[in-house]
Amino acid sequence: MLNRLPNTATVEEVSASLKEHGYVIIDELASPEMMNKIAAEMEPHILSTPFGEDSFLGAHTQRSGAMIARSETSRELIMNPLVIGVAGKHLQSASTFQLHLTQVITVNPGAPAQVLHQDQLAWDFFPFPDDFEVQCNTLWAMTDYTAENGATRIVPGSQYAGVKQNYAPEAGVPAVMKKGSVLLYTGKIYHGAGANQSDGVRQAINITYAVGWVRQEENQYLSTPLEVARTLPDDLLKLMGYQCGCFAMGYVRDFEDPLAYLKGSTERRSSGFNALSKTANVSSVEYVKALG
Ligand SMILES: O=C(O)CCC(=O)C(=O)O
Ligand SMILES: [Fe+2]
Repeated sequence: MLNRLPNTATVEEVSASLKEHGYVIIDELASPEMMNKIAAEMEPHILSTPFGEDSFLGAHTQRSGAMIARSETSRELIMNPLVIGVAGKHLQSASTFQLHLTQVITVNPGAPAQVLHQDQLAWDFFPFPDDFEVQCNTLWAMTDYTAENGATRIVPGSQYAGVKQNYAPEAGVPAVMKKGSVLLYTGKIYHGAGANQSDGVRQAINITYAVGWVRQEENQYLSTPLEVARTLPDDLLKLMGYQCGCFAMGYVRDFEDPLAYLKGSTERRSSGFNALSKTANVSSVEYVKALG
């Protein structure tokens, strides 16, 4: 039995559970209608998405990204208050956190199981310390998740196993859950898509968040055209990376603030652009002082 909480759980409860287990399922956090809406908005893009190019990405699996540009409804899911609250707590050792990637993962019938892995391997297998959380991830079930249709598999207790462990496929336990439920998991827990032995697709919305000073897996600046970005709310833009990821990380030209720059102003980096940040708006003097 995997670790799970009801959709009435608080940010504190979910955060404590994620910290303890390295993953937690929240049952039916989003409505099936919302999942259907996102599915409909993404459908034309999913239909034209190629299959993966290697066994990790999956020869029967499609990954359709750029969700902010392609699906208006996904923007609400990305900003889900419970998830944003948990991501903020989980990544609190950094000054800011940011969106890392958005994609619908369609596991088609006949897909074999994906290798069990840690998502933080994306940063060149850097061995992040056990007590440093670089990433907070979600997989929202866009279809029901069953053991037969390729529900993501979790290796309970694997979060401190370190990099490049080879778990046997049987070590993975399927995260069976209903459409609209979400699997939250850290960058450290070993997991992978299950084999799809059913005759229907298994679809999930993978939205991940990372500390503000790493490179994002999905390039948010190029995935959302600037004319679309200029219509988005500031909180979402800051999450996409239109704010400094910490002192001086991501400024434009003469230390201008990226959000102000996007909107045609030349405001400086240090002027109030960090709703999701604890320290990115401190002045350089304060920042250097904080370094001791
Ligand atoms: O599709 C899934 O169930 C998991 C996919 C995954 O873990 C990944 O692509 O990193
Ligand atoms: Fe993964």
